[in-house]
Amino acid sequence: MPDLEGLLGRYESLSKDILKLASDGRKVIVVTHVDADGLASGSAVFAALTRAGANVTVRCVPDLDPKLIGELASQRYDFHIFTDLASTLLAELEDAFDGRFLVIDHHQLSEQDMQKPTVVNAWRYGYDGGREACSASMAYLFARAASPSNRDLAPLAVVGAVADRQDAGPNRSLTGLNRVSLEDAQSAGLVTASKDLLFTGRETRPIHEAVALTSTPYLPGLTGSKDLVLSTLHQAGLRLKDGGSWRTISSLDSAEKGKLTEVIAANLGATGGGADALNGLVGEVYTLEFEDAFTPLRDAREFATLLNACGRMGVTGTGVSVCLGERSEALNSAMRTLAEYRVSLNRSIQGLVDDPSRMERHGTLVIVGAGGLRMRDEAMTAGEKGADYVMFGEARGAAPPMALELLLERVGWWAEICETPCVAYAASIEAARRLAEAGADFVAVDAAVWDAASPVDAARDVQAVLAEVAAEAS
Ligand SMILES: [Mn+2]
Repeated sequence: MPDLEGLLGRYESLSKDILKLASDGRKVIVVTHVDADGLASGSAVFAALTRAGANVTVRCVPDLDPKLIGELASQRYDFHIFTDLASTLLAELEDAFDGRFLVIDHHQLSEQDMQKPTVVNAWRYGYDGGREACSASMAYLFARAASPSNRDLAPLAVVGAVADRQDAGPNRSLTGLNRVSLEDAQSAGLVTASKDLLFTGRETRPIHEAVALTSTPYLPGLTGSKDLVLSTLHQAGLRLKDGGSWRTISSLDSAEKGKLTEVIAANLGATGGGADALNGLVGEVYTLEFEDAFTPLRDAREFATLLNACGRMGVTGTGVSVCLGERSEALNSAMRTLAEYRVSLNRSIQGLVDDPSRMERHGTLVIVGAGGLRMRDEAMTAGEKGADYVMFGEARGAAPPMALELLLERVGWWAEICETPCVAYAASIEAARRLAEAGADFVAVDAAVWDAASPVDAARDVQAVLAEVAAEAS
């Protein structure tokens, strides 16, 4: 059962202590994750403390590791607040800061760690931190406890929630603690929730682009086919331009939206499997009412995309500024960053597609793999049952993840006795190197690339490391 009262009570007393530090002129640092939920949550805590007159700094990092903890310790802040950083290093934090820290988070922890006085975790209060409580919601409610005037930060919680893909309720709605934040934002008139068409870029993209860019849900035959969508919509007689400029999904009236849906339905019908996609196109849209129309800040999902680009391109300061309400210069810079991010993503994908040595085409071959294997006999069984590959380790499987040493042992053993290719999950680039050396045929990299400050550079690094190992082996 969710225990909202328990969480708010906890924040009530914690925020008093922290505001006292602020009024005493102590130096406080907020350390947060570089992704959109991280930027939104770090900004909410930062704003709450700044407004209370604190001497506060915010820093955005891809991960919390012992090196960073050592560096922070040497900078001698009086108090440290960590948001959206999976806090498995509580012992290290305790050693470094001796109780002068607070972890506000939604990543699942051990029962024991969650009870610690330095931790406020969504799971402890009965919320599913993966679906119902993003870090920005956790941070927003802390800010609200510090002062009711911080209610204007509620839209940040909505942005963080959709950024972390927690719009997992019926019709892509927010639930649980995120709903609490949303209701605050609604009652303050800052956000409206409406049932509407969920195309990507609904405030900023030409209609045909918005349709072609939409991949959740995947629209068979339409996703990725900008020109085809354009000619289809044009033939259907939908008015796509207003004077000289393209219209957006958000500018369509309800009759036009109905028409658009019909045209899409007809085209999905032709390719089959369209009914589900069509249902997935309608859901809760969150509009930030005080933002200008046709900017990426007006729609919460587009706001999230903008922040993610800032995080991934390493301009986290810009992301924080936008969260804190700076517009003209910060917003322009964020929008430029988003454009650059799209270009660099396209270039990396094109690079893969254009270089035949990097990709094998197998026609319509379907590869079946068996993943999440921990025990030797599970792997043997998967191999015997005809899996095309086995995978050791897992990106988001059972907690705690498989230790690297154990993973290395399994991979080495498999490479020696079995023919079936083996994929190993590498949590870092260094792990990728060691797993390749141990005999993994493939490494799977997820967070090591996507959570890096620059995924493009990280992908390049992984490739270089693997080439090195291959050269050494031959
Ligand atoms: Mn998060």
